[in-house]
Amino acid sequence: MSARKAVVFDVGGVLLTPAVPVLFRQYEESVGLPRDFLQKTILSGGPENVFVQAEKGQLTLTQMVSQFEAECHKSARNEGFSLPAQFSIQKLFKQLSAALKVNQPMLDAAVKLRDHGFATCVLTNNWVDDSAQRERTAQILSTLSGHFDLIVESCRVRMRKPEASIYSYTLDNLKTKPQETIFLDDIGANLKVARDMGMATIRVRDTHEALMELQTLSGVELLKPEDMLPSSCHPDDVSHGFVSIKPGVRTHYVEKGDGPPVLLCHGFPENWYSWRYQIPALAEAGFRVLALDMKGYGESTAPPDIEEYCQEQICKDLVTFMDKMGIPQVTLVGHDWGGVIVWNMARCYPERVRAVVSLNTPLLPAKPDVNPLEQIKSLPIFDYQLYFQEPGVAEAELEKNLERTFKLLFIANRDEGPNMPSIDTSNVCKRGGLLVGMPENPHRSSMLTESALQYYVQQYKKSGFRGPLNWYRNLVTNWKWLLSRPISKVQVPALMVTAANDHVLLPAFTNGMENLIEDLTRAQVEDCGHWTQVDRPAELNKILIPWLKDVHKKMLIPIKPKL
Ligand code: CPU
Repeated sequence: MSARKAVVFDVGGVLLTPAVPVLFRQYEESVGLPRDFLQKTILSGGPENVFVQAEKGQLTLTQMVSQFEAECHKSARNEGFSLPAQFSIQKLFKQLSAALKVNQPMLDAAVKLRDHGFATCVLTNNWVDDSAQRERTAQILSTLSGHFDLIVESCRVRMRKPEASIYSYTLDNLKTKPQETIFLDDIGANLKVARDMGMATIRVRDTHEALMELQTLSGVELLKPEDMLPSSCHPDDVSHGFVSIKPGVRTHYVEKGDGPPVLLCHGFPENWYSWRYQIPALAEAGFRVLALDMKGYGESTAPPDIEEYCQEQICKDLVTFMDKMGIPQVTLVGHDWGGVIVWNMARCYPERVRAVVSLNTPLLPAKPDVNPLEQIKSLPIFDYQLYFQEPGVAEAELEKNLERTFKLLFIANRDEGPNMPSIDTSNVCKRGGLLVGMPENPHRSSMLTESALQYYVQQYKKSGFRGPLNWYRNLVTNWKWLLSRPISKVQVPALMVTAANDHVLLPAFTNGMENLIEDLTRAQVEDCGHWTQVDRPAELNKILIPWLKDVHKKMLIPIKPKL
């Protein structure tokens, strides 16, 4: 067990690549300046040079740039040459801003360390950015801030590395001792002070080597990309909103990011938190993510009446939600019952839908001659849906011991074994309950952390299972409604993601969907059970993000009406 409790990361050259001196060199070469001209000019300004002043928050970036430009001219004159015509420090900083990219393996390691209980921190010598590139800076800082416990920018605290005071300030705020701290930087002078104070230090030159050292010092396995989880979001660290749909009915949602709106609709029996691994990733990919608590769930209202949960009403509520949010069109991503909604929205409100993604849920043709209850009776794996029909029965069983219910339901196929039997969805009526015959004290699945489990338990204490189960009690009403609608091929772009091992929503159910959808893309997540978003989050995000980016690339630039 490692004695280390905190890890402090520098930004330039550590969490961002490439390192700034590398970019300075490239610039010198590109405009034909002597090697290290820029570095020497900075140092000729002495201990209070313009970079130091900016990093201590005494100058803004634009002030520093113009002063440094003047110093470069002076320095060249002293050396007996004049600067090339295209020389511009402003351009250098513009190039710098465009070239800097997040060092993803390093950020992934930081996220993993935090997941393993380490306090994580960014400690950067940075300036107040008032330049034309400040939006890029804001994006980077905003991305980082979501993944670390603490961000220390020198310009805000008016101290800079390698002054010992900024290290003490950081450790105090992290509530950690030097001996418990690992410090990563690419500059030797910054590392020396940390080392002298007693921290373990890593000089970052090569990411892979640095991660090997970090792995040894932390005792956390950092170099296995296959078991890297995308970053999650904590309920307290995201923005929550409420929209009143009608008197006494409100929708709760979580929102993150900026860009085209993407609405996430969960299934049964879940809540917005089922999207925890998609919310940060989609926001970082440039979307405005809105993850709903669907009607009856979590902090949304759960009216008692069955009719409140028919698809016609749920779709109308969704349109009201969009109207009140001022969102003309959305891309919908739905899983399970959320998938039913996205197909119905694409069919019945195509104007309001930019594109749809369904996870696991097939689009089925409307069959006027087949009553859905009869259809379910002919499919043994859907027997639980018959058990769900009688109000109060499944509620009593599923609400009896919420922790047991969620432990038994939320399991991944890879966990299945004698200690973790999977629920049999057939013969439920005969067994007299969905959970009958299952262990009283089941194990918790590897895909569900204790705190995630407790969040579901706590969220279901408010309204229980009545609202969620009412979704199943409108099968005939939904069928009649759909048959009353004009039926055409779905015209909005659609992505159908199947989960290879979902025992309820079988991939085979999606056969023939090509005949119902003009523009259908397919993907399958292998080794994945019913709970796709949390079972294989990295694989799912890899499917969702490129497709969503592609669909939105084709989006027309809105024509501004002339006033
Ligand atoms: C089965 C039994 C109890 C709890 C959870 C599950 N989803 C997993 C599947 C739950 C579900 O029934 N979805 C419906 C959505 C509409 C089409 C049919 C399946």
